[in-house]
Amino acid sequence: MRLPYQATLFVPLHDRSHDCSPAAKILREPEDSPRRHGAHGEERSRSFLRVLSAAVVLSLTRTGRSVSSWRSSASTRHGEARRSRIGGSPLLGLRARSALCLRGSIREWLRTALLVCCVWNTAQGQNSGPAPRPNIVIIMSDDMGYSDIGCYGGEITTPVLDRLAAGGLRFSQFYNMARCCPTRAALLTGLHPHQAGMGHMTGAPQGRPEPWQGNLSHQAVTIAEVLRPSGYATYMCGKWHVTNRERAGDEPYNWPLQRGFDRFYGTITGAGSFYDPTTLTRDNRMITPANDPEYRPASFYYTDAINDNAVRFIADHAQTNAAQPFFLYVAHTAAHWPMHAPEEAIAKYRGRYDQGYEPIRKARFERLRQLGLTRPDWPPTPSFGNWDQVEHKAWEARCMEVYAAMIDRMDEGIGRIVAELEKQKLFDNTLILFLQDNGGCAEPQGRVDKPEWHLEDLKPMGPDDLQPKIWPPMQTRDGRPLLGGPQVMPGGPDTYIAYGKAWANVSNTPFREYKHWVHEGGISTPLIAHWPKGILRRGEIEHQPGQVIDLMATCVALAGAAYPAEHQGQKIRPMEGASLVPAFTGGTISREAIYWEHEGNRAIRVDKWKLVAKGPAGEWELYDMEADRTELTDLASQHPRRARKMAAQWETWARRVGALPWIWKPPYNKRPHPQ
Ligand SMILES: [Ca+2]
Repeated sequence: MRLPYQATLFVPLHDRSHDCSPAAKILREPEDSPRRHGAHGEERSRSFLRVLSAAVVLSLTRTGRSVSSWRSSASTRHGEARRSRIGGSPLLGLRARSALCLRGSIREWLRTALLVCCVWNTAQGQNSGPAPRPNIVIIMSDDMGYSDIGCYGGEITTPVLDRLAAGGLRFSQFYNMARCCPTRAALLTGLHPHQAGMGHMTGAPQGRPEPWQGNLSHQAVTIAEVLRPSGYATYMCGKWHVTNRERAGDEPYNWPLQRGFDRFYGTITGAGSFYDPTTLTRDNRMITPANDPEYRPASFYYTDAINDNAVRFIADHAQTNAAQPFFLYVAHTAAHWPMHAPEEAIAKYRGRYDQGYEPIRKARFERLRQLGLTRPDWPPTPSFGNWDQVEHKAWEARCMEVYAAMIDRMDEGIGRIVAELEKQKLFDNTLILFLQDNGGCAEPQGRVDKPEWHLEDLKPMGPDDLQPKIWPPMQTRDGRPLLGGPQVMPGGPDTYIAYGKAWANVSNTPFREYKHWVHEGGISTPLIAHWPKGILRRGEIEHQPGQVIDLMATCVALAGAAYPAEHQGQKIRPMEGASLVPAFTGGTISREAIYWEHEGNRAIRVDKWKLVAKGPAGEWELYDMEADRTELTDLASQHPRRARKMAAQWETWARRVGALPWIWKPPYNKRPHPQ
């Protein structure tokens, strides 16, 4: 059930016109009303009384909900949190439950009153007109697991992200689309990947049907294309990866500046060296680390470059467009292979992983439980990799040291973005979202030495020579080949090595599977939402599921922007996601279901039930995500009707968005059906 009042508390005042909730009616006043302007003390007092009345209405509504939904709470989105708030066991006696419920209601009343008073103070403090719209900064990392960062149970040092989590909201069940390109397409457009032309990856063969064309559809608009006409400045730093014009030397087509961004610094494609990224681009021009007059660090490292240029965009914005809100999309390539990090960053983790996978994995399980992100009764998933049998232990440990350093360095740079927002006094009214594009990556790049990588007679590259390759055989700018295999310690610019499946299994603790698959290990991501003026649920955990597709609807709601039916002469598909704004104040995110399809891996989640299959021929598996989010007990044979119904719902969705008919073998109708 949707609770409309909760969605509106921190929406800018001018954007409440559509809201008919009791609280909004009491709070709403005409723009030219002296009451909105707080001209007289008497009116201010009346306003305060009205707001206090709103608090009472809200709290009574909440109290009513608390009592009426009590019995069903254990099976709702809040079931877990509510059980812990009211003291634990669902088997408590009715009287005890009533007493606890009453105590909870009083606490709810006080909390609601506080929230409403905050809104009143904010409105009065501005003294006139609507509250300013927030800046929006979306930061996304690449190929990281659910429990890598500190505030999601990891041992990797991420004090900046931890601070944002402590001052904001953490989502325990947020989902991406399992892979770089589909996630980016869905994030940018608010559409399912196939609707945005990105059912699979960029680089698709010519002639593929539109859902699989590997190029951002022109029947989709990006967040930048929606927010810019509503008055937002739009900036992007980092990995784009949603166009098929993505080779070194290609001309701009469907690049950030053609899709609504005012300024861009980053790479058009994915992967590549962190010391010499392929398709490094400033605005519409491909550049090299050696010929960019606008960014000349002592030594170039791509993660630093992304953060430094984001800082610069914010500083320039404050200088020239201070009155305008902005949208900034920071898409890191950390911690995608190759494992590249400056030596001083790696040194911090030297020896940290010498005991192998299992102690790290166990510690993460424990911290996740302590943090309240997972339930104690979820059994651990099987581990992958036996440390005793690892032949090259020092090399294997070094892979994870570099991976940790990549994330550590990214966090440090995000700290510079936060510091710049604070310096420009923009921090309090900026929504920062941090998430990851897919789960930990088990791909084996560079883990075996390949003779063809040992290039000879290489020459140094000139400053204007574009790095043509994203993977070996390739060379450094000073003329050395990039090598892999266990005889080469990863980290430096002449190496190209992935951290491997066993560490990816650790990254994805406590879940199963990896990047590509749509079991929880492939699609689960942290989502940190931090916004001092808009999110007062400081340090709380939100257990409602959400998906990257929701970010467009969230941005549209916060910006008060109009999502277009047409853009540049093209009909635009209606956006699909749900706004996350209600969750910022404890409200309900309203949606029918969450869907996935990638390479024939497919899933649908409806409330606590998830139907999921691995591969085009994989059978459907059914899981109860409240009791078993680690997906260890397949209930498809126990609940065949539910499995059939959910499979039919998935098929209807897949045909609507273009995920069926699919391009995989075998065709969909050749797969086994649930019994
Ligand atoms: Ca990725």
